[in-house]
Parts: sequence; C-alpha cells; structure tokens
Amino acid sequence: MKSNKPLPPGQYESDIFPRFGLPAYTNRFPSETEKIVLTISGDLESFELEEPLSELARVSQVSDFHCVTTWSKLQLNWSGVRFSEFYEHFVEPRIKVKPAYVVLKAQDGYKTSMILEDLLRSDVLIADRLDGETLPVEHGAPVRIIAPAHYGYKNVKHLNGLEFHVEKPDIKKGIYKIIDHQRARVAEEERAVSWPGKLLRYLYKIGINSTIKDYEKATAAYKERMKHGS
Ligand SMILES: Nc1nc2c(c(=O)[nH]1)N[C@H]1C(S)=C(S)[C@@H](COP(=O)(O)O)O[C@H]1N2
Ligand SMILES: [Mo]
Repeated sequence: MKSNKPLPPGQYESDIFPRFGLPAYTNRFPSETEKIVLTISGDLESFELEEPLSELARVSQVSDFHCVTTWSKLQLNWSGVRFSEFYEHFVEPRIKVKPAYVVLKAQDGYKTSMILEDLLRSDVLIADRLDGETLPVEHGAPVRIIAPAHYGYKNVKHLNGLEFHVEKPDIKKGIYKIIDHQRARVAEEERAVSWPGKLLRYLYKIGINSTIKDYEKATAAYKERMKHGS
C-alpha cells in the first residue's frame, strides 16, 4: 500500500530500501562492522571515542529517507543517539570557539560536510540500529548519520570521523563541487549546487536501476568473501 502522505518535491515512494550510493563506492566496504570507533578532530585537540553511544540516551525514530536520485523509502525505524546529545556531551566541553561546519567521514573513504546547525536538529541521529537489529553492512554498519530533512548523501554510512570547523572547510574535489550541496534540504529541493533541482530529477532517475543492480552484485560478492573469511 502506498501512503497518502505527500512526498517532498520530485520524490517517489520506493517499495525497497536498496544499498545505494555513488558508483565509486560500489565496491568499498568498511573494515570494522561491529565496534564503533569515532575520531573527533578539527579545531580542537583530536581524540578518539570507543563505543560512545552507550554513554548516551538511546532514542528511536521513524523517519523517511530521501535519496537525491528521487527514490524515497518511507517510515524507516532507526535507533541510536541524538547528534545534539553527542555534541553536547563529547564535543562542546572541548571547544574554545563554537564550530559552524562538520565534516562527516566514513570507513569507505566517503565524506561530506554539513553545517552544525543542521546536525543539531532533534531528528538527526547517530544510528546503530534499523528495525531493532544492528545495522546491516548495506545500511551503514556499524554506525551512520540519519538526517531525514537532508538528502541521502548527507546520511553518511560507516561513520568513523567527525571534524568540527569554525571556518568552512574545502573538502570537495572534482564532481563533488557541483553535486554536493552544503545543506541539501529535501523540502527545498537542494539536490546540487549550480544545477536546478527540477532538472536533476530527470538526469538522476536514469541511473537508479543500474546503480541498485551494481550495488546488489557488489554486496553479494562482499558477503561471499566474508563467509570464506578473506
Ligand atoms: N560511507 C558512505 N555513506 C554514504 C554513501 C556512500 O557511498 N558511502 N552514499 C550516500 C548516498 S548517495 C545515499 S542515497 C545513502 C544510501 O543509504 P543506503 O545504502 O542505506 O540506502 O547513503 C549515503 N551515505
Ligand atoms: Mo543518494
């Protein structure tokens, strides 16, 4: 059954929740899928946190997930800790000047940045569970960002680092300069910079099915490798 709730502009409801991403990350997997280790750095003295979620209040949230390529999976059941609580507990006590930007880094080499203000919204989680189970590798094991008001590409999987910056960091290279919008708000259809969101709907749609297939194939191969312990 499709829901009657209106979708954000240009999005359609998907029946499946595929493993998804840019072509370059199809065959990249995290090396650590169980233990949560996060490196905190930037404009503060760097430090490392092991299993930090256990020190904070666990919260559950049902939210919709919107990929920039136009598919949306509605009503996903996440659990983890609020990013705002994480920030107040672990980061705020160690900073001198309040940062404005956060670089989110992943074990597969993926990274993007968000403004701190967007991450401090109450619906942003550092999530380690989906549907009551530990996160599967497809969806970001061992831990990921969930920011439902922002396109999927801000919802970094396999999170292993957070950099806090006072000034805007320049992390984008090549294609990312045009496809990664600083805010990427779904409601504003901020799909990318320079290109109108409405036009990108059509361009991005073309690649959805082949990306899903390529990602499925890569995941199956990865699981096969894991089974044989290599
Ligand atoms: N580490 C990492 N995080 C990532 C990506 C990625 O390739 N690597 N892809 C992003 C994109 S474009 C999307 S749509 C979502 C997809 O999440 P899913 O695989 O759980 O559906 O993850 C985002 N986070
Ligand atoms: Mo995406």
